[in-house]
Amino acid sequence: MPAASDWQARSAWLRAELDRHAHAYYVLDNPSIPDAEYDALFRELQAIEAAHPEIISPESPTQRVGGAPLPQFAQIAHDVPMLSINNGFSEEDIVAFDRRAQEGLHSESAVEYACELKFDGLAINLRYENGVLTQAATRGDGSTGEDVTLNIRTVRSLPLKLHTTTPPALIDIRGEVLMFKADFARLNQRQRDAGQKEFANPRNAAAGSLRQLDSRITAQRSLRFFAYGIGKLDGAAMPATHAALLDWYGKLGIPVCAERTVSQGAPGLLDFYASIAAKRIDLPYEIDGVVYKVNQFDQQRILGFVSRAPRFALAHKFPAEEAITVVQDITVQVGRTGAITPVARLAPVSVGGVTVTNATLHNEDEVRRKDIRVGDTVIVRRAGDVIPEVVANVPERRPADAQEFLMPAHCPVCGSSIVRLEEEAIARCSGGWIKCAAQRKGGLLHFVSRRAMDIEGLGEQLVEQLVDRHVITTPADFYKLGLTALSELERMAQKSAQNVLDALEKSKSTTLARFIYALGIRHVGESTAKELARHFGSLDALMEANEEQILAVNDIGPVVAHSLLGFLGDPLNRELIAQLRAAGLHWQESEPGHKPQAFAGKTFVLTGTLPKLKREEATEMIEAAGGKVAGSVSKKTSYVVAGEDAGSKLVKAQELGVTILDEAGLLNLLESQA
Ligand code: 5U1
Repeated sequence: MPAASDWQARSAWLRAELDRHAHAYYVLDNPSIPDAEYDALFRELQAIEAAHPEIISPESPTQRVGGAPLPQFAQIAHDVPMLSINNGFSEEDIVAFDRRAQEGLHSESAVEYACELKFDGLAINLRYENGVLTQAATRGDGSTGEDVTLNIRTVRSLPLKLHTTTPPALIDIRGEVLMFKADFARLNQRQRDAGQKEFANPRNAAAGSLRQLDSRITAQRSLRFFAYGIGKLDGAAMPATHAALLDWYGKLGIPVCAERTVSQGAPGLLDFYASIAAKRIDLPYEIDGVVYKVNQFDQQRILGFVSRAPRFALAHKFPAEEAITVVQDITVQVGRTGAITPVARLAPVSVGGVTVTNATLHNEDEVRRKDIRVGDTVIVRRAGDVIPEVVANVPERRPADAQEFLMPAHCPVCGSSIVRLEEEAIARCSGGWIKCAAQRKGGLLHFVSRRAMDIEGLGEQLVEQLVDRHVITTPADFYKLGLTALSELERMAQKSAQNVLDALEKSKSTTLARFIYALGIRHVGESTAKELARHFGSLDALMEANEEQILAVNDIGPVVAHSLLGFLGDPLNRELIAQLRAAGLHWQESEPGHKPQAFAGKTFVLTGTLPKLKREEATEMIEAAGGKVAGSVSKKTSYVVAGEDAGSKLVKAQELGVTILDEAGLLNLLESQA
């Protein structure tokens, strides 16, 4: 490491270090130094460059912060046109695409394809000359795009200089600019906090951020890039296949997505589609399908193009997840904590293959902010198994008699008044769960839910009937149920009734954390319940704790402490807890603050489907032994537990040399360490 006094050598070293760390952070997803250290190196380089401005060059990491606003974007003609891609939606479309490719190539054997993701972002062309990023342009109409070089320079995952000593004289790298889901959520939170309009989806947010005349704004938005194509190339040999091109990009420091493969024929394509569809919801970015390309470039050339799209490529799109429909009514729903949620009742519409008739509007302020009225035409979105939501109205289709939503003064279920505390976004029914059947049903459903007492067979319809027939008022009543009472319910055969009783019996042996969570105390989610169980070790210790002792628990602040003390101080709740214990609910208690040691300090990542254990069960076992379960693999991961259809996490574990276990291996490890 050069000494600080040798500022020339030191600045060159700092630039290389900063580039290396940014690549580790943004591209490899494996940070190599803490943020504070990165910032210190950055500031040191800024200081040297301020003292010696003659050394500032465009590829310095300090030159990513954006510059003065442009009056307008310059137009850039693409040397090689940026084409579009044909879409397929059904299995037949894919089989037909493969057949056309095989016939076009006069091939006897199955065609080899590179399979990748169809990112929901914006296509872009990046030009590197002699290894240095010199220009970035949007796709535009395919022939001419807009010059967004200043904005693209702020994208930290993109190298300003390629990672090679022998760069091509010129290369046009093509790919997609996008915004990750988490960055999108953070951006919209910031927009809300600043009273500004939110973006409807990550794609709009990415587009709005990239097409900013003021690149200082782009610099504050987290944009990402994945490469998937090439335009002009001078001064280097073209790889033989698309897969090899992407591998080469990876070596040059250009981000390429790990979710890609090479497969043969239509069956291989459909397998890839199915595997990506299954993990789509867990991906950190949005995709709207997958893309298949004939892998060999010489075969791509033979197949050529039809109008503006290549014959060698096809986007296999997922069913649309947004649709347009009409709001027929806005009613309210009462949750287990009394929260009143406005719900749009919609003219039935198919969104991503599922018919949607209701969509949440979250709360009163949200209805006002989005200005949704009865009669409006709206865009509805469904993301995976999340409740559908109304994204926005279509102003030009608003009828003259569209009706504004008014929050009712009384609970539609129990008639108690609806109140909204000044500091809260949510209005609540003041009836409490004794008076309000909706709150009672919600609380009971929470109690039996999978992550709480996990009582299989006690679903919404059963709980509804049990509450409506006054068979059940509190969770303790579940354990008084007999075969006769259950068999009398609608759609309940004797066998199913017995299954429910067996599930109730099984649920009596539980964990303290699950029990605390099942009580449905406001602000006490699963992880808080785990912290409380670990900290206090026994329910009695928790029930006797005062505010100071509760505030000493990891991650618990005054709001949670207040809610917990309020709940535990209520004689009705103490009576409920006593009844549940008398019914036989039990768990292993431990010393306060006891942390089981077997897996202490060890981080596990679960991937794929395990043969016997559900994901939550495996997580619970690992956590009960003091281990942590993380969502992504890094060098710090101790073990990856892989089941069937394990995907990129398994590949990454292999690359990083992380120990890989199957289910039996995990159980053996637990046993050997117990
Ligand atoms: N992954 C990927 N997305 N995408 C979009 N590859 C890809 N290729 C495209 C487009 C429009 O077009 C080329 C096939 C020309």
